[in-house]
Amino acid sequence: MKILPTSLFSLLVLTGSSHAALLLHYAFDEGSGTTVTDSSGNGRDLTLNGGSTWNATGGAFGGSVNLGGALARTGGVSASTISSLNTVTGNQVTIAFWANVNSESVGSNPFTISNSNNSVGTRILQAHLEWSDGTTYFDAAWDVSSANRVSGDLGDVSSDLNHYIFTYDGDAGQMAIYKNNVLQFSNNSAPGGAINWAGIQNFELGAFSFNNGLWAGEMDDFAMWNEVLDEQDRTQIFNSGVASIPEPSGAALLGLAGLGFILRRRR
Ligand SMILES: [Ca+2]
Repeated sequence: MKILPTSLFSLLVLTGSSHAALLLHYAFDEGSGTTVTDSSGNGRDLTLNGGSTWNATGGAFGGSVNLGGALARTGGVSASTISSLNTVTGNQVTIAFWANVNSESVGSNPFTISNSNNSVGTRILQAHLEWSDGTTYFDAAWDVSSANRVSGDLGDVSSDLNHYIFTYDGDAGQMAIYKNNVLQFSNNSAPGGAINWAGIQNFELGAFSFNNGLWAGEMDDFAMWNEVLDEQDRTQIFNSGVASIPEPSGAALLGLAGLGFILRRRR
């Protein structure tokens, strides 16, 4: 039992770092008002714009939101800036959400994160679900290279709420799109490169204000991490929601509880 202190320290370190950093999470359970609360605790609230409405129930988990793309530049959810995102670091990202697109092939953006709202070339993280050719595109670090893209036809995206996960690893040059927890498309030879967190000036859900890439549909449980989530976390999100993933402090406590169980068993 003399090794206990070292083991305990190692366990705390391991469990404390075993989960990615949740940057923001929108559960869309508000049901009224115009504030979209960031459930991650990071204070990155958004504003619900005209043309969008709440669903008090019927989302993937609790309520959801209908992002109305009919009103040019006013639909969707946005923040002119989320300045706190400018301090994020890391060359990886995971973006996950549930969506039911109102109509196929309308060339619109479920999310757009850019370093300007006045040029198509300044996108940092964005997707088309779907573009007018029926293809879904995910672009990351587009301001580094327009070849940082993964794409493909996801089939019918307008008949039901489906779960989507987009991942980018700028160090490994790997990108992926998952639908309902199944890998659909990957790009393992992307140029990669750093995500320009410091340059983020524009954050929109359901819109890309520059090109009126308005997205009409139902969305729920939107979240973003600055790491590529592993299979265990992806499965947890898909089955039980973003809120079900333990934060590092919770994981450490679970680790302590587990250690206690092991020690009892050894006695
Ligand atoms: Ca919800």
